[in-house]
Amino acid sequence: MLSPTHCAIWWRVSSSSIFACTNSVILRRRAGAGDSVTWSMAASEAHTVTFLASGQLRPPFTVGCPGFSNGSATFNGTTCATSALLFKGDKFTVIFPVAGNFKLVCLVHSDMTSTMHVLDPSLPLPHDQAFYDDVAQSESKDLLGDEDSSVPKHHHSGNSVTVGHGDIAATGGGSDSLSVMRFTDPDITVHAGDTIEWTNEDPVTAHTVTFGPEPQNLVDPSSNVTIDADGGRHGVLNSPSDRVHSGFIQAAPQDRNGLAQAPPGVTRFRVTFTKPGTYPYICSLHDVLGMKGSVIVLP
Ligand SMILES: [Cu+2]
Repeated sequence: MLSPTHCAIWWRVSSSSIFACTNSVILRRRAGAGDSVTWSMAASEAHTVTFLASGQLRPPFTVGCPGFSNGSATFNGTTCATSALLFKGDKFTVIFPVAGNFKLVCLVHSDMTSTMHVLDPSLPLPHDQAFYDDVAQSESKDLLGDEDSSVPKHHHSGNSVTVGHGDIAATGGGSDSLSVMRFTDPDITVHAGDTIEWTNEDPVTAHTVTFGPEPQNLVDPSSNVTIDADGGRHGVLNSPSDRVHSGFIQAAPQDRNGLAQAPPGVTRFRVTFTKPGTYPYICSLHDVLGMKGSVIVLP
Protein backbone atom coordinates (compact mmCIF):
# COMPACT_ATOMS: atom_id res chain seq x y z
CA MET A 1 0.00 0.00 0.00
CA LEU A 2 1.24 3.43 -0.90
CA SER A 3 2.29 5.49 2.06
CA PRO A 4 -0.28 8.17 2.95
CA THR A 5 2.53 10.64 3.40
CA HIS A 6 2.68 10.99 -0.39
CA CYS A 7 -0.85 12.29 -0.47
CA ALA A 8 -2.33 15.51 0.73
CA ILE A 9 -5.65 13.76 1.16
CA TRP A 10 -6.15 10.09 1.92
CA TRP A 11 -9.54 8.50 1.83
CA ARG A 12 -11.28 5.34 2.86
CA VAL A 13 -14.50 3.90 1.53
CA SER A 14 -16.45 2.43 4.39
CA SER A 15 -18.16 -0.66 3.01
CA SER A 16 -15.89 -1.76 0.21
CA SER A 17 -12.66 -0.82 2.00
CA ILE A 18 -11.10 0.71 -1.10
CA PHE A 19 -8.38 3.19 -0.27
CA ALA A 20 -7.23 5.75 -2.74
CA CYS A 21 -4.86 8.66 -2.70
CA THR A 22 -6.42 10.68 -5.50
CA ASN A 23 -8.18 9.71 -8.66
CA SER A 24 -11.48 7.94 -9.13
CA VAL A 25 -13.14 5.90 -6.46
CA ILE A 26 -15.90 3.44 -7.23
CA LEU A 27 -18.25 2.44 -4.50
CA ARG A 28 -21.58 0.75 -4.16
CA ARG A 29 -24.54 2.45 -2.64
CA ARG A 30 -25.76 0.43 0.31
CA ALA A 31 -29.33 -0.80 -0.12
CA GLY A 32 -31.68 1.62 1.61
CA ALA A 33 -28.86 3.80 2.91
CA GLY A 34 -25.67 5.21 1.48
CA ASP A 35 -22.07 4.19 1.28
CA SER A 36 -19.71 6.73 2.76
CA VAL A 37 -16.16 7.88 2.19
CA THR A 38 -13.91 9.39 4.83
CA TRP A 39 -11.11 11.74 3.82
CA SER A 40 -8.13 12.15 6.17
CA MET A 41 -5.78 15.09 5.82
CA ALA A 42 -2.16 13.98 5.67
CA ALA A 43 -0.48 17.33 5.10
CA SER A 44 -0.46 20.76 6.73
CA GLU A 45 -1.71 22.60 3.64
CA ALA A 46 -5.42 23.50 3.89
CA HIS A 47 -7.95 21.71 1.69
CA THR A 48 -11.72 21.32 1.44
CA VAL A 49 -13.74 18.23 0.50
CA THR A 50 -16.46 19.71 -1.70
CA PHE A 51 -19.24 18.41 -3.95
CA LEU A 52 -20.98 21.22 -5.85
CA ALA A 53 -24.50 20.84 -7.18
CA SER A 54 -24.66 20.26 -10.95
CA GLY A 55 -24.05 23.60 -12.74
CA GLN A 56 -23.40 25.51 -9.51
CA LEU A 57 -20.96 28.43 -9.74
CA ARG A 58 -17.78 27.59 -7.87
CA PRO A 59 -17.79 29.64 -4.63
CA PRO A 60 -14.68 30.95 -2.82
CA PHE A 61 -13.49 28.68 -0.01
CA THR A 62 -14.43 31.37 2.48
CA VAL A 63 -18.10 31.16 1.40
CA GLY A 64 -18.76 27.44 0.97
CA CYS A 65 -22.13 26.17 -0.23
CA PRO A 66 -22.83 28.82 1.31
CA GLY A 67 -21.92 27.50 4.76
CA PHE A 68 -20.04 24.37 5.78
CA SER A 69 -20.76 20.95 7.24
CA ASN A 70 -18.93 19.92 10.36
CA GLY A 71 -17.47 16.39 10.35
CA SER A 72 -19.80 14.82 7.82
CA ALA A 73 -22.32 15.58 5.08
CA THR A 74 -24.71 13.80 2.73
CA PHE A 75 -24.43 14.45 -1.01
CA ASN A 76 -27.25 13.47 -3.38
CA GLY A 77 -26.07 15.36 -6.47
CA THR A 78 -28.50 18.26 -6.19
CA THR A 79 -27.45 20.09 -3.00
CA CYS A 80 -23.89 21.26 -2.48
CA ALA A 81 -21.92 19.69 0.38
CA THR A 82 -18.58 20.97 1.65
CA SER A 83 -16.27 20.81 4.61
CA ALA A 84 -14.70 23.94 6.02
CA LEU A 85 -10.90 24.23 5.64
CA LEU A 86 -9.32 20.95 6.77
CA PHE A 87 -5.81 20.70 8.17
CA LYS A 88 -3.44 17.86 9.05
CA GLY A 89 -5.23 15.21 11.13
CA ASP A 90 -8.76 16.43 10.28
CA LYS A 91 -11.30 14.00 8.81
CA PHE A 92 -14.47 14.52 6.80
CA THR A 93 -17.08 11.91 5.79
CA VAL A 94 -19.53 12.13 2.90
CA ILE A 95 -22.50 9.77 2.59
CA PHE A 96 -23.80 9.03 -0.94
CA PRO A 97 -27.47 7.93 -0.78
CA VAL A 98 -28.07 7.86 -4.55
CA ALA A 99 -26.20 6.37 -7.51
CA GLY A 100 -24.36 8.70 -9.87
CA ASN A 101 -20.96 10.01 -10.96
CA PHE A 102 -19.90 12.96 -8.86
CA LYS A 103 -16.95 15.34 -9.14
CA LEU A 104 -14.96 16.01 -6.00
CA VAL A 105 -13.18 19.36 -5.81
CA CYS A 106 -11.06 21.29 -3.34
CA LEU A 107 -12.18 24.92 -3.13
CA VAL A 108 -8.61 25.99 -2.33
CA HIS A 109 -6.84 24.16 -5.19
CA SER A 110 -8.59 24.28 -8.56
CA ASP A 111 -6.57 21.44 -10.10
CA MET A 112 -7.31 19.03 -7.29
CA THR A 113 -10.24 16.97 -8.52
CA SER A 114 -11.46 13.41 -8.70
CA THR A 115 -14.59 11.46 -9.49
CA MET A 116 -16.78 9.37 -7.23
CA HIS A 117 -18.64 6.65 -9.10
CA VAL A 118 -21.54 5.54 -6.90
CA LEU A 119 -23.09 2.33 -8.25
CA ASP A 120 -26.41 0.68 -7.55
CA PRO A 121 -26.05 -2.06 -4.89
CA SER A 122 -26.87 -4.79 -7.44
CA LEU A 123 -23.89 -3.92 -9.68
CA PRO A 124 -20.43 -5.45 -9.24
CA LEU A 125 -17.42 -3.21 -8.52
CA PRO A 126 -15.27 -3.03 -11.68
CA HIS A 127 -11.94 -2.70 -9.86
CA ASP A 128 -10.32 -4.07 -6.75
CA GLN A 129 -8.02 -2.48 -4.18
CA ALA A 130 -4.87 -3.43 -6.10
CA PHE A 131 -6.07 -1.39 -9.08
CA TYR A 132 -6.37 1.76 -6.97
CA ASP A 133 -3.04 1.16 -5.27
CA ASP A 134 -1.43 0.91 -8.73
CA VAL A 135 -3.08 4.04 -10.09
CA ALA A 136 -2.34 6.04 -6.95
CA GLN A 137 1.28 4.93 -7.04
CA SER A 138 1.78 5.85 -10.68
CA GLU A 139 0.14 9.24 -10.24
CA SER A 140 2.29 9.87 -7.21
CA LYS A 141 5.39 8.87 -9.20
CA ASP A 142 4.37 11.20 -12.01
CA LEU A 143 4.17 14.15 -9.67
CA LEU A 144 7.11 13.41 -7.40
CA GLY A 145 9.37 12.24 -10.26
CA ASP A 146 9.13 15.65 -11.85
CA GLU A 147 9.67 17.75 -8.79
CA ASP A 148 11.07 15.81 -5.84
CA SER A 149 14.70 16.51 -6.51
CA SER A 150 17.36 18.29 -4.50
CA VAL A 151 18.56 19.98 -7.68
CA PRO A 152 16.32 22.92 -8.56
CA LYS A 153 14.63 22.31 -11.90
CA HIS A 154 14.78 25.90 -13.00
CA HIS A 155 17.87 28.04 -13.14
CA HIS A 156 17.84 31.77 -13.39
CA SER A 157 20.55 34.22 -14.00
CA GLY A 158 21.01 37.25 -11.84
CA ASN A 159 19.22 38.08 -8.67
CA SER A 160 16.27 35.69 -9.00
CA VAL A 161 14.52 33.41 -6.56
CA THR A 162 11.84 30.86 -7.48
CA VAL A 163 8.88 31.08 -5.13
CA GLY A 164 7.71 27.48 -5.11
CA HIS A 165 7.26 25.28 -8.14
CA GLY A 166 4.77 22.57 -8.98
CA ASP A 167 3.19 20.23 -11.45
CA ILE A 168 -0.24 18.98 -12.50
CA ALA A 169 -0.88 15.30 -13.27
CA ALA A 170 -4.08 14.02 -14.81
CA THR A 171 -5.75 10.62 -14.55
CA GLY A 172 -9.06 9.22 -15.71
CA GLY A 173 -10.59 10.39 -12.46
CA GLY A 174 -9.44 14.00 -12.55
CA SER A 175 -6.34 16.05 -12.08
CA ASP A 176 -4.14 16.55 -9.08
CA SER A 177 -1.29 18.90 -8.40
CA LEU A 178 1.93 18.83 -6.47
CA SER A 179 3.35 21.96 -4.91
CA VAL A 180 6.84 22.36 -3.52
CA MET A 181 6.52 24.87 -0.67
CA ARG A 182 10.04 26.23 -0.81
CA PHE A 183 12.01 29.19 -2.09
CA THR A 184 14.78 27.79 -4.28
CA ASP A 185 18.06 29.48 -3.31
CA PRO A 186 16.26 31.10 -0.38
CA ASP A 187 19.40 32.79 0.97
CA ILE A 188 20.80 35.25 -1.49
CA THR A 189 23.52 37.89 -1.24
CA VAL A 190 23.42 41.14 -3.20
CA HIS A 191 24.79 44.67 -3.01
CA ALA A 192 23.03 47.83 -1.90
CA GLY A 193 21.06 49.22 -4.81
CA ASP A 194 20.34 45.77 -6.30
CA THR A 195 16.88 44.43 -7.04
CA ILE A 196 15.85 40.79 -6.48
CA GLU A 197 13.02 39.21 -8.43
CA TRP A 198 10.87 36.44 -6.95
CA THR A 199 8.80 34.36 -9.40
CA ASN A 200 6.07 31.85 -8.58
CA GLU A 201 6.45 28.85 -10.93
CA ASP A 202 3.65 26.80 -9.41
CA PRO A 203 0.63 26.34 -11.74
CA VAL A 204 -1.89 26.44 -8.91
CA THR A 205 -0.67 27.51 -5.49
CA ALA A 206 -0.45 31.11 -4.32
CA HIS A 207 2.55 32.28 -2.34
CA THR A 208 3.67 35.55 -0.81
CA VAL A 209 7.02 37.23 -0.21
CA THR A 210 6.76 39.02 3.12
CA PHE A 211 9.39 41.13 4.91
CA GLY A 212 8.36 42.00 8.47
CA PRO A 213 5.33 40.74 10.39
CA GLU A 214 2.47 39.01 8.55
CA PRO A 215 -0.17 41.58 7.65
CA GLN A 216 -3.85 41.01 8.45
CA ASN A 217 -4.76 41.01 4.75
CA LEU A 218 -2.58 38.41 3.01
CA VAL A 219 -4.27 38.62 -0.41
CA ASP A 220 -3.45 42.20 -1.34
CA PRO A 221 0.00 43.82 -1.51
CA SER A 222 1.00 46.31 1.18
CA SER A 223 0.40 49.98 0.36
CA ASN A 224 4.11 50.62 -0.36
CA VAL A 225 4.08 48.21 -3.35
CA THR A 226 4.03 49.66 -6.87
CA ILE A 227 3.35 48.00 -10.24
CA ASP A 228 6.12 47.67 -12.83
CA ALA A 229 5.44 48.09 -16.56
CA ASP A 230 5.29 44.29 -17.06
CA GLY A 231 2.67 43.91 -14.32
CA GLY A 232 5.09 42.62 -11.67
CA ARG A 233 4.88 44.13 -8.18
CA HIS A 234 7.76 46.10 -6.70
CA GLY A 235 8.80 47.21 -3.23
CA VAL A 236 11.76 49.18 -1.85
CA LEU A 237 13.39 48.42 1.52
CA ASN A 238 15.63 51.04 3.13
CA SER A 239 16.25 49.21 6.40
CA PRO A 240 15.93 45.66 7.82
CA SER A 241 13.12 46.98 10.04
CA ASP A 242 11.07 48.13 7.01
CA ARG A 243 8.17 45.91 5.96
CA VAL A 244 6.76 45.04 2.58
CA HIS A 245 4.26 42.35 1.54
CA SER A 246 3.80 41.09 -2.03
CA GLY A 247 0.20 39.93 -1.61
CA PHE A 248 -0.68 36.66 -3.36
CA ILE A 249 1.49 36.01 -6.38
CA GLN A 250 -0.09 33.26 -8.40
CA ALA A 251 -0.54 31.93 -11.95
CA ALA A 252 -3.88 32.68 -13.60
CA PRO A 253 -6.30 29.75 -13.77
CA GLN A 254 -6.61 28.00 -17.14
CA ASP A 255 -9.37 29.33 -19.37
CA ARG A 256 -12.46 27.30 -20.17
CA ASN A 257 -14.99 27.56 -22.97
CA GLY A 258 -18.01 29.62 -21.98
CA LEU A 259 -16.17 31.61 -19.31
CA ALA A 260 -14.50 34.99 -19.68
CA GLN A 261 -10.76 34.80 -20.28
CA ALA A 262 -8.81 35.31 -17.07
CA PRO A 263 -6.29 38.19 -17.05
CA PRO A 264 -2.61 37.17 -16.75
CA GLY A 265 -1.67 36.24 -13.21
CA VAL A 266 0.70 38.37 -11.14
CA THR A 267 3.57 35.93 -10.67
CA ARG A 268 6.48 38.29 -9.98
CA PHE A 269 7.53 40.42 -7.04
CA ARG A 270 10.68 42.57 -6.94
CA VAL A 271 12.36 44.29 -4.05
CA THR A 272 15.09 46.91 -4.31
CA PHE A 273 17.45 47.05 -1.30
CA THR A 274 19.04 50.44 -0.77
CA LYS A 275 20.97 49.77 2.48
CA PRO A 276 23.24 46.95 3.76
CA GLY A 277 21.88 44.50 6.31
CA THR A 278 20.21 41.11 6.77
CA TYR A 279 16.59 40.94 5.62
CA PRO A 280 14.69 37.77 6.58
CA TYR A 281 11.49 36.98 4.68
CA ILE A 282 8.73 34.37 4.63
CA CYS A 283 5.83 33.13 2.59
CA SER A 284 2.94 34.13 4.85
CA LEU A 285 0.93 31.10 3.71
CA HIS A 286 3.56 28.39 4.11
CA ASP A 287 6.12 29.61 6.66
CA VAL A 288 4.88 26.89 9.03
CA LEU A 289 6.01 24.37 6.39
CA GLY A 290 9.47 25.95 6.32
CA MET A 291 9.02 28.40 3.44
CA LYS A 292 11.49 31.08 4.56
CA GLY A 293 14.61 32.79 3.33
CA SER A 294 16.85 35.78 3.86
CA VAL A 295 18.60 38.43 1.84
CA ILE A 296 22.04 39.64 2.82
CA VAL A 297 22.76 43.09 1.40
CA LEU A 298 26.44 44.06 1.29
CA PRO A 299 27.63 47.67 0.83
CU1 LIG B 1 3.98 29.69 -0.04
